[in-house]
Amino acid sequence: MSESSAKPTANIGVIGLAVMGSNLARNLASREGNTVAVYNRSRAKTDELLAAHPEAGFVPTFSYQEFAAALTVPRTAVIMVKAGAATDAVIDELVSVFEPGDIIVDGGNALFTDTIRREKAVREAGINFVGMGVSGGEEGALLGPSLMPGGSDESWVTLGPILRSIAAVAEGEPCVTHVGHDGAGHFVKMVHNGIEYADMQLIAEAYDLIRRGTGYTPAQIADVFAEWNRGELESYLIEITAEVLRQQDAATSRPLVDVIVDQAGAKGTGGWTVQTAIDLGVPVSGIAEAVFARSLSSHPEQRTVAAHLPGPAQTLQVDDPAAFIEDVRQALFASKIVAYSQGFDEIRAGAAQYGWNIDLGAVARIWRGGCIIRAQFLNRIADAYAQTPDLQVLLTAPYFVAALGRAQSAWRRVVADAAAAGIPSPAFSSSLAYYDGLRADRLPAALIQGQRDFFGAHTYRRIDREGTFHTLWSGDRTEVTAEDTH
Ligand code: NBP
Repeated sequence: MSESSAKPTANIGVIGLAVMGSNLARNLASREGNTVAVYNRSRAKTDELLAAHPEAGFVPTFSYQEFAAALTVPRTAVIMVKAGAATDAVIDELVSVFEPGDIIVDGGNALFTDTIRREKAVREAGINFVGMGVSGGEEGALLGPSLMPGGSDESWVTLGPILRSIAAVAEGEPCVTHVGHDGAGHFVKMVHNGIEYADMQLIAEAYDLIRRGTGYTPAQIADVFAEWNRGELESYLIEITAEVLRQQDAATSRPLVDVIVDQAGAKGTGGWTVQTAIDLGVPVSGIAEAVFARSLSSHPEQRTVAAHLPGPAQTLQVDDPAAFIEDVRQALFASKIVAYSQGFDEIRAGAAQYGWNIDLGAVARIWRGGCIIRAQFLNRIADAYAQTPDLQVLLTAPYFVAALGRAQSAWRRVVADAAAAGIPSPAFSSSLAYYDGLRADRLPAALIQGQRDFFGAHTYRRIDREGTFHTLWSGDRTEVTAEDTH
């Protein structure tokens, strides 16, 4: 600890004053009872923030020693720096000036396995480390984000009231819960982002099908989305889709969506969700298709050489636009249920793997406000887990079974029409394939087991007897138990 004569006055501090950190610091400062110390590696950002927001009453600091000395005990610091090496650098500095019982919160988009590693290392110094998912972008950070903190129960005692005061509020409840220990918060934030990828891809496919099927202009399709936003699809993403489609390009007067290059970027959290799901053996096919659809879009060199590949003209002949649009709406809702079900399945599997006690209903509730996937629909998920906390597959909850039943025919028509017309709809069609795979009485996985046993003696189980079996394929075709063969 450094010596400092100044009396500590701040109950919380923020390190990293780029857009997210400065907005979160302003949000904290605006709440009754908070005094916020701020620090940024380069001085200019601190000076700018202070000059722009004198009303916040920030306590500026210009070294880690000053930062620690400005904080009351237990010292509580929220790190909002670039995820990765910068986070490790800041943690090392803080550990050298903090004391046992203090709290370090990482609000960056860290990979949850990094958070598990950091929590373990910081705990050895007696300091609490909390990996916290923050969703809602810069506006959320300022006005009320959805917050997904992990970390120890001890840190939650101090952090809980502060975080509740700055979080978004949905139906009277703050959008924050203590998700679970160590990396649980960042894990849940990662899956949130994966679901966001799927939701966005599904919306994009719905737009594309409507446009190719009806010939509506983007502004007309904006009206469709605005209408959908008044029903069961009501959500932030549907709402902003209408706004994006309505936007006209000032330079060309064309719809803006038509002058934007059709190559989607990504910052990696969708990919993490898929990689982690693969490690856990969870089929998040809708999220994976969304991630891969962005990858495919971003290879113009491959798309150029493949543009002449044979296939239908990628247009649809729709006789009844209103009926077709309703079919697409149903297909979107059904596919969305699948994507969310897969995401919650991944959280359930992650919790089991890493020993986190995650309340899935609470996760659905904290996503109702502040974050990008905020939606009325999340209430239905919360209800499902309230009714059956250990629900094996979310989409088997009665509300979703009924919704999927209603959407069936439309969903199948849309996927079939898209395939026949050669219009890519990877997330729609993979969601339907997942759904049919789940409900199938028998899967061709049996054949795969036979193939595996043929070429690799990987063995198989039988439907009529206990044990593990291997067939001597090239010999007399006699079936023997695995134990007998090795
Ligand atoms: P950036 O991710 O652009 O990071 C810039 C900040 O990191 C600056 O304050 C910079 O200090 C600091 N920094 C760097 Br770079 N290296 C450092 C180091 N070695 N030591 C100390 N500080 C260092 O900022 P952002 O967009 O505000 O995002 C902050 C975090 O929030 C990120 O982890 C991001 O993934 C996460 N997040 C962002 C969003 C979003 O919508 N943007 C949403 C949710 C979470 P300097 O000024 O001295 O260069």
